[in-house]
Amino acid sequence: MIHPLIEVNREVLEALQDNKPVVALESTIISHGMPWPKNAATALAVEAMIRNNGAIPATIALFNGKCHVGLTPNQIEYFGKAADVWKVSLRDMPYVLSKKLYGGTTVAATMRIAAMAGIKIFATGGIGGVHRGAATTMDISADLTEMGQTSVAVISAGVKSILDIGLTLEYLETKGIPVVTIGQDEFPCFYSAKSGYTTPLRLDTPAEIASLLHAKWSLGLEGSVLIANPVPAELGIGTEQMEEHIQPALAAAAEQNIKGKEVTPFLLQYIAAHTAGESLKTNIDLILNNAKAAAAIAVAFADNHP
Ligand code: PSU
Ligand code: MN
Repeated sequence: MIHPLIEVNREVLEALQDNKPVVALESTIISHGMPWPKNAATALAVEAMIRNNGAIPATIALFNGKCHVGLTPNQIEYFGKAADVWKVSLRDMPYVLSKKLYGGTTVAATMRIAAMAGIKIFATGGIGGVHRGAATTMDISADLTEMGQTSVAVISAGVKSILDIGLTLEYLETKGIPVVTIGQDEFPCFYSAKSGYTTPLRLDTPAEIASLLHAKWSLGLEGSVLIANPVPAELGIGTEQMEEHIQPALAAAAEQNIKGKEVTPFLLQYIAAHTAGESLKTNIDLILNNAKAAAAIAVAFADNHP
């Protein structure tokens, strides 16, 4: 019995009932992660990529007082275009639901809703993490605490270097979250397949990843697995080149006294605006790449159910 505040569309519900592969998708990436109209076009292309690779997409968002699992193309467009969409992490969910507002869900909120609907695999671009300077700001994304307790695997392109990657990896270890990189020994940092950090774990195939997920959850080890999918080398942007944009972005955020939930969208928008089309193109390509990997993992996960 799914919670009455969760509305799962028919296609996703039928897929879940038949134990078919389903991939959850977030909506903050649409409302606050990329500019219109590429945000909506990307969200629709991501859904198509998941279908073409044998799974059913379930984009998650809040409206009309419900958590919706599975959106129509028109609804996805609304989240891309409208200015009145909230960025909803866990702490914002009760307010946005009870006020019947529009909410784009972050990784944390999407994971929780996916888990309540029975979805185990979730694809995104990059997760939130421990921000640079967190020792004094205490800015640690609720994505990480949620990953510590909710059993949904997250496929991302690693962790964006706007964050402190080393501290984020430490925090993931503290929370007991396996961090697996697909096909290489180095942990990727979103725009680049290289970060300078060795990945805690490496697996090369969807079947191996599915097997790790079954092993973890069948033991009762609740919580996420972070599956880092490196951006293909020909699409990546070098870490030094990105750092040249991250430094002024961080300085502008400090100058304008940007705090709390505004920090991540501010940095993402600043960097997108100052790298012209290049970072946005890479961003879109790597999300599609993650959607493809997530579909393959969802297929393997449904296939090898012990
Ligand atoms: N990182 C990205 N792109 C994004 C986000 C993070 O590279 O779109 C979004 C995701 O929705 C993530 C959220 O869950 O930002 C994290 O926000 P915060 O740092 O405020 O927890
Ligand atoms: Mn934060």
